[in-house]
Amino acid sequence: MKIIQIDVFAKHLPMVSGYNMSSSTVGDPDTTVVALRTDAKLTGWGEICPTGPLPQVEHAGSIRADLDLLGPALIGTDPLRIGLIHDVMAATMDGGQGARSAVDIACWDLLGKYHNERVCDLLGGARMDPVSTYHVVPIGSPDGSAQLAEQLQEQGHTKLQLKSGGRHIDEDIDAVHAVANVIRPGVDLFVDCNRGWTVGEAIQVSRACRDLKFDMEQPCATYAECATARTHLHHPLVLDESATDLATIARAISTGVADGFGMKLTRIGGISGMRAVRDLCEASNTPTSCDDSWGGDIIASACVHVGATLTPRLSRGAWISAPYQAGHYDEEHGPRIVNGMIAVPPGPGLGINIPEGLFGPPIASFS
Ligand code: 0XW
Ligand code: MG
Repeated sequence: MKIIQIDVFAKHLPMVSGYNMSSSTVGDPDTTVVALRTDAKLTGWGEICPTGPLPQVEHAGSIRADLDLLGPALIGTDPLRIGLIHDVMAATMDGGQGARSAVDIACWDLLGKYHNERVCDLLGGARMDPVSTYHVVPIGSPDGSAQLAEQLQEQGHTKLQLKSGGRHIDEDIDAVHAVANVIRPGVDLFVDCNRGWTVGEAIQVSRACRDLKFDMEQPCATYAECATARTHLHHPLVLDESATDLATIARAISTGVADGFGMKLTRIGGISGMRAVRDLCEASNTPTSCDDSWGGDIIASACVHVGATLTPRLSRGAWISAPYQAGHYDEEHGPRIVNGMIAVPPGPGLGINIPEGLFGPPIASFS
């Protein structure tokens, strides 16, 4: 099989409800979609959608610039030989992890379509279907956060992530107590600060909440700060933004810095990279989620397919942004949360059908 054309699309994803975190409030994210057109008349779809330029290094403009470099280099290559695709991309540019990840996802979509297999089955088969997920409780008042937490548990959610940071830690501490007090038996709570606290603040929050059960996710800005904080915490520490590559992840596990991970496929190399993290976490008995920053049915399906293959007891859930945005690319099979779980799309590859013309004219094409 050969890639004969690559189309790049841009699409704003209108929000239907609010979403914030310590670094920024999310507003109409701008997604980038990659279509790999082949001589077998199959198209592979990939996607990457940062929430904006603050919560991570890459943003829509940098991703599209990276694809301008990668696109021409990939024409004529075989997308089924995913290792070689990564070699070509690595020989083209040193950076561009997000764009490379989107291409990787599109290659896995093609691999599944070619073999008439779902991506999760190419990865060893689903251990869960439907797949567990977690729902975010945005930064808000203690009472409002507790009310939302109760509603979400009524809807069947068994994993909640309370956003925190960006305000005085006394407000965070009050919100954590209020939400923790309504968490039911069997429901997991994560407190995710998205790098918003200093080491001292993280320690103070942990001490003030020492009798409450939750994972503390990415409390501080850097790996080093999280490592320092970890030695004083009363809570398991989950790395997200600082888990930037497999070597760092392995070090965080072997040195006891990370008790778990909040992983984003497009930070780590797409489905190929998340597969490696999955296997490392399984071998080291380390929980991980299987997420991305934001995006539509393409990236959501990729997260759910890999998430389905996680060992259930080590799964922190596969997160998707569907609850916060209007509509699906594939209204029938686009991933959605029902009773706190997400069904794996049934078709080959990512299992979703993208109507031609859905994204309008491409913003770039290579052939
Ligand atoms: C909940 N997420 C996976 C989606 C948002 O991009 C933030 C992120 C996180 O856990 O940091
Ligand atoms: Mg996180």
